[in-house]
Amino acid sequence: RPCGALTSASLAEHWELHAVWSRMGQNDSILGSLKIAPDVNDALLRGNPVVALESTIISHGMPYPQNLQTAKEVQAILKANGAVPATIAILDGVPCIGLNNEQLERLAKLGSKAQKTARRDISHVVASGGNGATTVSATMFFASKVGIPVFVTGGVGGVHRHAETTMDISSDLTELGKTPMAVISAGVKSILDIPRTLEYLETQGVTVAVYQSNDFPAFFSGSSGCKAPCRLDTPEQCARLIYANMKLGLGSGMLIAVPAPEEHVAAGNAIESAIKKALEEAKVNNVAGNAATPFLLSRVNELTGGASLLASILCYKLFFSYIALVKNNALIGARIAVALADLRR
Ligand code: PSU
Ligand code: MN
Repeated sequence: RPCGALTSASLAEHWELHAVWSRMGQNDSILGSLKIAPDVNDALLRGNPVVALESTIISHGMPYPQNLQTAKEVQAILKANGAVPATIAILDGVPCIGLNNEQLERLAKLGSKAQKTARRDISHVVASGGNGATTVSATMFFASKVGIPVFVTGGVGGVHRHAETTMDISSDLTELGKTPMAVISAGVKSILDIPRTLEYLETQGVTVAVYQSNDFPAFFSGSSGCKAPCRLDTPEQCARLIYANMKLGLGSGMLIAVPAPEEHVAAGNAIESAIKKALEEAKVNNVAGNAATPFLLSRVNELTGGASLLASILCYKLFFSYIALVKNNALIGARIAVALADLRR
């Protein structure tokens, strides 16, 4: 049952974001530039749990039709656990907050023909009427503008290895520094420099918490060898952290890392050598900039697949593990969003 249009005033009232919103100079004009799906709009107005989802994982993260199937399954997990999913993408130049099945299918079929859209790319994709799959940074930007405080993904970008010479540091990290939102991920992939990523997050003032572990996870492998800056054991504890951030008007983000379920750790350890090889290839072939992450991810997939039967089983397992991790994050993200909505009532 629709209950009127979202305005910044109604948002601020429902979400007690006065301090944050006024600091950001929030006004209604951005809402006029976005398309908010009816179910997302209603949930936001009623103070019901909403979880944002990125779309680069759909366009560039997996092939069709697995990407569409996974996107639908992740949405179904969120719904089954009491949260309204809001997948974010730019279609024909219009930023969409929440995609219906038709829009989701369109994006999944576009695949890498959709532009990978980080914060820096938003204006261009909108101005040119293009189709943009939003990365973590762009998704955070849009989600925060409509007052969605929880965002679920697979892995966030980070400081690349050898960043001391390339300066390749994902804008996901600076976005986390200036956007009050909790990003639930499986940590950071080991194609990246994890210790430097954590240092950079500290510099940016990002709260980094690990769910039910003392170690910061490296995506498939449960531990990166780095200690968790703080540990949270229940969805309620996570919700209280987010609530405190909002009440204080800190304006900075939170990264909640969820370690991979035990059964997926073995597959993770097996990809380390593929990662090293892919990194060398990227260097030899001068792959840099925003092409680096997609190149490394697809080469790791290829290198762990390919010739031998054993390897292709491993590749299949990896792919399966990847999807399983994203789903696991969705389950925990939904519980956190529900606990947060309860806290605010
Ligand atoms: N890490 C993954 N899978 C991904 C990405 C990162 O394990 O699909 C995507 C996310 O959308 C992330 C983006 O926001 O890549 C980071 O790209 P870059 O390194 O160019 O900032
Ligand atoms: Mn980069």
